[in-house]
Amino acid sequence: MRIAHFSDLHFGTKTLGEADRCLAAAIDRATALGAQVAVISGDATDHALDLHAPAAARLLAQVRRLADLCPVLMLQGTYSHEPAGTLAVFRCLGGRHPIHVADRIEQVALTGSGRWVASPEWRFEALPTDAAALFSCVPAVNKATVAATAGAADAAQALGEQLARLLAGFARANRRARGAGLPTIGVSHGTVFGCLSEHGVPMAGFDHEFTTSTLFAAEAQAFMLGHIHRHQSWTRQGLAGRQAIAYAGSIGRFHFGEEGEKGFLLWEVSAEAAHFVLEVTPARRTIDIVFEGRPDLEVLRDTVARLDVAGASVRVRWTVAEEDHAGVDRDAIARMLAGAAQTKLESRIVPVVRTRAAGISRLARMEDKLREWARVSQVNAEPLLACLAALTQAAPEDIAARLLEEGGEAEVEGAVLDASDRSEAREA
Ligand SMILES: [Mn+2]
Repeated sequence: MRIAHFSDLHFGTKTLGEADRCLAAAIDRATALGAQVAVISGDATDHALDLHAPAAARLLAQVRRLADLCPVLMLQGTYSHEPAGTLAVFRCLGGRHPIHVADRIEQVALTGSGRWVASPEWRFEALPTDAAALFSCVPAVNKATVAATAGAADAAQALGEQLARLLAGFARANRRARGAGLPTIGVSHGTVFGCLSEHGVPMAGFDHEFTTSTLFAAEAQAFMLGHIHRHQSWTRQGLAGRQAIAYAGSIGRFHFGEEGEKGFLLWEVSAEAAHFVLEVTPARRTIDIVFEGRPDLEVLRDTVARLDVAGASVRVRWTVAEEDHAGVDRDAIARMLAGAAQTKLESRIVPVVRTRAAGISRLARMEDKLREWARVSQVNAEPLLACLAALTQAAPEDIAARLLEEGGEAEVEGAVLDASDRSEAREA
């Protein structure tokens, strides 16, 4: 059975262009390759969508195209992206083939005549007689529900344990289906312990849903996953034949810094084996240019020429001290990136760090406070004390006149310097 596996479509207000272009290309390709079934393994939307949002209309139109091609299985993804109830509308969408929405733990059989039949309980005790393939569905787990039942402290561990039991519980029905020559497929949305995020970070926390062992224990030939936006896979040759687990990855590149190709998976699943190929989508190119300090426009010009930013999404990031923030010429940077499809300028400002002078508030006289501050900050107090004396005793006009007379700014500067500029203060 040839199954097109799409995931993490993330249709939303800001992501619409990328999501729609990539999914459209993916459906064209799946059509050309003769997909017999389509699986969408969660996060069809990026956030709650109003019915009048253009993203809602485009997503419905694309899924309808899929349903005209072949039977479609849609799985509930992360609740913050795809609020509970989002997928209900797809049950009414229609098409030449039926759409099944899996928003509860269940098994679903695809019949020889292309209909979806869901198990009355969480699994089939007896397979439908005309079943042609068996799908075991585990939608995203609402961790709050687990916490409410198991207690917040034990929720993370309870989640993994319960899912492991659940997945093992699918094995019997999958064995029976395999015995009848049917392809068996698991579909879920969550994190596999030790997988790599789209930013190349290993996911090795304690609150991850699965391990590869617990997924393989379901004894499905193919396990189609969503949630992690980077395509990756695991295979195992065992008693259940050649088993494969794979994240399709997101359909497009929705964030800067995402590594690897984007696309969908075209699976070939039989009773004995599962294989897939990543079919690449025309996801946008993203380029990150990072400066430690104020952006050097010469360096930026060279980089832009070298990286070919035309048509790409470019992010320029820099880190500057608070006092240098105003000196960054954002317009000049934007002009250099005029050929890019999208630009994002991100400035990170390092706040001025001040040393705390303990007990300073208990000193009654301003001179003593200043002396104490100067001691803690390792600053020569004398010029500052002179300034303070001038401020308290002289008229503003006289101070200004004297400064102009001296023709120097040193004392004025000394008075506003902070601990990070000690050396200059000492000179002052
Ligand atoms: Mn996602």
